[in-house]
Amino acid sequence: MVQIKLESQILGANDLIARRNSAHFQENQILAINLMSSPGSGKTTLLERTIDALADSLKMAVIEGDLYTDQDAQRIEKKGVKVVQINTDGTCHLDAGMVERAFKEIAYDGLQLLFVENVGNLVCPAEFNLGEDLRVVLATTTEGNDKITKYPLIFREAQAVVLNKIDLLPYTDFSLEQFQEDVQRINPQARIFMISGRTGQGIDEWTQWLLEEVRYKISTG
Ligand SMILES: Nc1nc2c(ncn2[C@@H]2O[C@H](COP(=O)(O)OP(=O)(O)O)[C@@H](O)[C@H]2O)c(=O)[nH]1
Ligand SMILES: [Mg+2]
Repeated sequence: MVQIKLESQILGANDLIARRNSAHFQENQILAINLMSSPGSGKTTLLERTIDALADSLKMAVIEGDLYTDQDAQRIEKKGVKVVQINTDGTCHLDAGMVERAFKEIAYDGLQLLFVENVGNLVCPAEFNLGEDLRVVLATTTEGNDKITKYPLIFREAQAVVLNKIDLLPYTDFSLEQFQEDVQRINPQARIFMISGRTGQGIDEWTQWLLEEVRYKISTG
């Protein structure tokens, strides 16, 4: 009982900061995306591909959430994009306060697209609003079909679900039909992308959607 009270207080405080982040993104016409998945699904790889594809069209920045290391931030930095590392020191998700502090380190003048790579986890990140515009969740062909129904919250609240590693489809028992059916049942509004961060398949459609969302944000800002 005490624990439940404590949790609701923490979430209440988080939501206040998330609202502040959201207002800040709105004022500056920045589209903020919270990128979530289990560890190793290809979040950083997708960011690398996205930066390669959109570097000439958009000004982007990345906030990297990790338990202890800055390995992902180093990968993004190599792409020439501003990146800020948050180490959660063992905490299994980012919260709005962490993002607010990290965002202060970014020169947001002219920034159009901010990615937040959340800690690899399909449970905790879903509970914490960061003030983002869009939530994107990655699933992979190697994780099995059951993850959508086992972790419904994170998939229910996403605006887009990206199925990665489709290059490995022939080596798995993953069913694309089952995947589409499960996502549509849990979240009928979600956009579905099927991609390979390895071969680049499907990346065009994904980046086209990002461009449309950035334009939409600017037109409604
Ligand atoms: N075969 C294959 N491997 C991939 C793909 N995307 C990422 N990987 C590999 O999966 C591993 C984890 O990728 P990473 O981007 O670090 O995942 P993250 O932990 O979600 O950020 C790395 O070895 C990547 O090279 C893909 O589409 N196909
Ligand atoms: Mg990563």
